[in-house]
Amino acid sequence: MIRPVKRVAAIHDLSGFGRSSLTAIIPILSTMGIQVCPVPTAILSTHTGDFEGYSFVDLTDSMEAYIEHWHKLNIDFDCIYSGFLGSVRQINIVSKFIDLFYHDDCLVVVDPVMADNGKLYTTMTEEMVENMRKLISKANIITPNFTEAAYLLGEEYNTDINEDKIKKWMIRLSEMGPNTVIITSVPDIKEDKTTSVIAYNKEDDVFWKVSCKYIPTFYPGTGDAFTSVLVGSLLQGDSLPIALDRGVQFITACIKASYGFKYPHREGVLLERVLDTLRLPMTSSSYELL
Ligand code: PXL
Repeated sequence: MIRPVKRVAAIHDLSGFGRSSLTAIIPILSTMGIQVCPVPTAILSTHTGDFEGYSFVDLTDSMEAYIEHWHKLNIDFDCIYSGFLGSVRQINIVSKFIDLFYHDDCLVVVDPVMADNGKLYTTMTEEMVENMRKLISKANIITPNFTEAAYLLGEEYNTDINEDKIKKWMIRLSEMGPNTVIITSVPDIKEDKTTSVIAYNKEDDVFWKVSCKYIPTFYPGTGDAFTSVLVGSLLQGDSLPIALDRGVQFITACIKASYGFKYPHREGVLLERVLDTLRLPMTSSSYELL
């Protein structure tokens, strides 16, 4: 049966305040006409970036029965998309989920959410990084930010980077399993005050780059929003460079919609003001071959 709407299993936490993980992923993919089936990994009162004293309910114990029910129902997915995970056991459950539900037309996207700006998130451990390295071997696409790429490779975080070095990193990451490696928030590689998203497709041996002017600001949750637009765009049938471009354009629009207000960054970007743009056709693009 051809489904009228594509379906994604989204394995992420639900953080009630701060527009990250499921509270960003569900509205973005729904706006793009994709059905989101969440597998909640944990419930937090807020995300862990720049909030203290948040409540955290780990849902690991309920995940296996939840997944088993879906398996019995024979639900199949066009995409499995995982993000923030709360423990080593959870990483292993996601790995099992992929084994159970994978089929030839299923896109497996692992966003190895672990760190940013050179630092691991407070709930992450070295053992989880080690297990994340195993999980990415099962993905078709991974979307680490620059810090996470360094952690996955066991490299030092250093923003002094050049084209040759980032290309070598991407090839090494693809050798760990995924066919497509996308690194976000890559610092300036040409001294032109840009920040870039760079992608490497192993099968075609091609690098793509989408740059945007560096905006000196940081909002949590933009990684989740970027990967969600990328997933939605690929499921709509776009090419990889167009999907990258749409992701970057959306995040840029979100940041611009938020930056002009005196708005606490930890509350995330003003998604609600920009969501509608996801329904518009692409009228310009700026991707390039690297
Ligand atoms: O946006 C990534 C993310 C997801 N989930 C939780 C987080 C973060 C980043 O801080 O804390 C709980």
